[in-house]
Amino acid sequence: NESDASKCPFLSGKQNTVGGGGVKNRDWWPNELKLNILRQHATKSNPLGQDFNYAEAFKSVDYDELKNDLTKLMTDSQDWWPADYGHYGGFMIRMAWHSAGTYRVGDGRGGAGTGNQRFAPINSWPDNGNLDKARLLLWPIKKKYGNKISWADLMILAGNVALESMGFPTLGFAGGREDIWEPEQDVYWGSETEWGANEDRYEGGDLEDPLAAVMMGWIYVNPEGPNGNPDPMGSAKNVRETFGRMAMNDEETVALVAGGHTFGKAHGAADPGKFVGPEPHGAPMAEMSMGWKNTYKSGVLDDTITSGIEGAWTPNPTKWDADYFEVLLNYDWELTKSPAGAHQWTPTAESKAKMAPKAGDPNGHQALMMTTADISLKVDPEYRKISERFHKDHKAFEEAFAKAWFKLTHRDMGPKDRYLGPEVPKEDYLWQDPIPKVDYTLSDSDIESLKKMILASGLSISELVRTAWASASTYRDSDKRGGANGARVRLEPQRSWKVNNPEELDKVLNVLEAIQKEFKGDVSMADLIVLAGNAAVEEAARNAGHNISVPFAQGRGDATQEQTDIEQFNYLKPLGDGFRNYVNPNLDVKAEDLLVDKANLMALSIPEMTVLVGGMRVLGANYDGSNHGVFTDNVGHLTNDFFKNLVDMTYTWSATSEDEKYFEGRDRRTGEVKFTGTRADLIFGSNTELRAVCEVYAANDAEEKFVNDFVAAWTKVMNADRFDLK
Ligand code: HEB
Repeated sequence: NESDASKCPFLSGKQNTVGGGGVKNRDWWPNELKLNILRQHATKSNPLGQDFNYAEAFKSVDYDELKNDLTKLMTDSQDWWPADYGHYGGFMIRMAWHSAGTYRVGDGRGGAGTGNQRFAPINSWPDNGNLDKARLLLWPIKKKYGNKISWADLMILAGNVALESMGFPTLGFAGGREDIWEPEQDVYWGSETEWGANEDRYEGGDLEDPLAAVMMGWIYVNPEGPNGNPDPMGSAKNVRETFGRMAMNDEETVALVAGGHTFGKAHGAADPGKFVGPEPHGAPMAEMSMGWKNTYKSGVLDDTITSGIEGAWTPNPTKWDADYFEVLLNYDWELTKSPAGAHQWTPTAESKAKMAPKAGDPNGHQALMMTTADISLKVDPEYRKISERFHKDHKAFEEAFAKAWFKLTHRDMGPKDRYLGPEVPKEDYLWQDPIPKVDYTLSDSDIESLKKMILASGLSISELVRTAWASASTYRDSDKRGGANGARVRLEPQRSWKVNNPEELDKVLNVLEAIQKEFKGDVSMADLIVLAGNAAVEEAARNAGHNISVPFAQGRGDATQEQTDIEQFNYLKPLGDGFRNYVNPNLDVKAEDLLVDKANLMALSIPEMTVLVGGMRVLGANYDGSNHGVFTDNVGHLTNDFFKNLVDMTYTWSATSEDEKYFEGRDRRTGEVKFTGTRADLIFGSNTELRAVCEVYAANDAEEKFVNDFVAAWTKVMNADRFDLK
């Protein structure tokens, strides 16, 4: 009854008392360790369940019918969001480009691989204005094919079909992007709290790493110019820097921008401040996930407001042709303002320029337009050379755009082994980090005799473990690059990274190469390096009284230096590797934050990270051979000593440096220093969640569980890049 109800706190009208409201740990302690990034994408969020296999589902899709349906969609204009010029092509290309365009080389995060454009913040970024409608237009197709095509794949395929339907020959398409079901928590998009702000990322002049956009809520640059200033040379600088962070060189950049802007139009019919409502994530419920409600006249076609810039780049915005460079280079352009008040460029009267049709009226006419970023392709000397070459040689432009588009949309998928579908281009590209296939099979006795040779070689357990780890741990799940396959740890730049202890690495590789020669049969260095690590782990387990065998999946190939893009591989260099107790000394980031970030990039869970650190420490795997965190008297024995000693009240800890980077643990009674450690060690005792996991492994009955869990996590790391097995 009513009076009971009024006493119930859940019905008291204080909305914050339900649904997880109230002040949270992160509010009280803003600096708490962000372990949340190691438990994202929980099976509890995924409606498809654990057994769902997207690759299998994709293989069953009727690909031709799907592409036919997409082609029909392009010209099937819907009343609720009619197509400009009767063709959704430009719109769909922009959606695909913005899906892929969040990728950045620095940490491999962002990109088209997850379908994250469906979720906040990305669905609500100002730069993604009205792309909510593009995805909603695709819904009937998504509905028809269900789980056989992910949103992530569908968005890119729609971009491809859009291009093809307007006459552009793409290189092809690979499926295999699996959707996520919740927003990502691990991606750093910047520190500013307002859309369009950039004061934090330009503190000190250069764009902050690993960001690849000049301001909060944008994919790349401000189309009007740096901070809205219509300065084409300044814009060129921005474009070069941001596209560079997406692994694009000048030629690829010019090809992409010009190729993309051959199609479609910009939308700025009127002042957004007066007519445009809140973004999707902030919009009223009845908008049903849509945002940017536009109350200007019809709100669509020629009344649309998106970027605020108004007009088409070319006279035939639904056709692949050579007009972009034709008009950019042949006309003179003057600075004007759109009806929405945005800076843009219009052909001068003397240029006697052609016109574009009106979006909603094929017989209407509208002046052509360039953004400041487009003008930069004409004004920047390097860009101009490329623009002129492409203007003279349309075929070269077409090929360059096709290659750059394929790279743009597939770069974050990792090795070709992950590509699915009938349209995978045959050619290999350097950016795919190619690895030759091997065709040998090691028998069990081959493997045993190799392990014997390795253990008799005089190399220590620590050296073998460090080397295998150095090889495998470059894997990053964000863009599926790196890993032990290819044995690029033998090559530049990896063999010279400080974290890999180059001198020791050289020595180990020389010994392993001698074993490779001596062995009667074929074995790749990539396999041998991993096998050596496995043999060392088995030996360490035997030392501790456990007879175990570490699973070994052979079949890795050896890449050559020519197959290795040094600049692009340098982006895999870890800022820190807490597993080997390494932190880049030039960085002002806490070791424990770097450890968690690295664990996230390696797709490790909290228990996996914990058991690996505990195991690596007793194996003596610190990059420099230091004793930090080596809480054992028996280095090279795979015991749970790290955990036992970490939580043991026999020891009392104090910082030995003012910046609290190093610590020592003294025997409480004698005052004697027993152990030393870094932040990447002590965090396991100080953080209560990590401590809870450590307690499991420190228990008297946990030694066997520790060994098994360590071996499982180790094996996961060694095989992280083996998409050929999955
Ligand atoms: Fe872009 C659109 C900007 C790049 C493709 N773009 C657009 C716009 C703008 C821009 C502003 C308009 C939007 C609206 O709607 O309003 N972009 C830009 C920039 C850049 C770019 C700044 C850098 C430089 N794009 C790009 C690329 C691509 C593109 C790379 C591809 C490849 N876009 C595009 C398209 C469009 C655009 C297609 C159209 C859309 C429609 O139609 O809707």
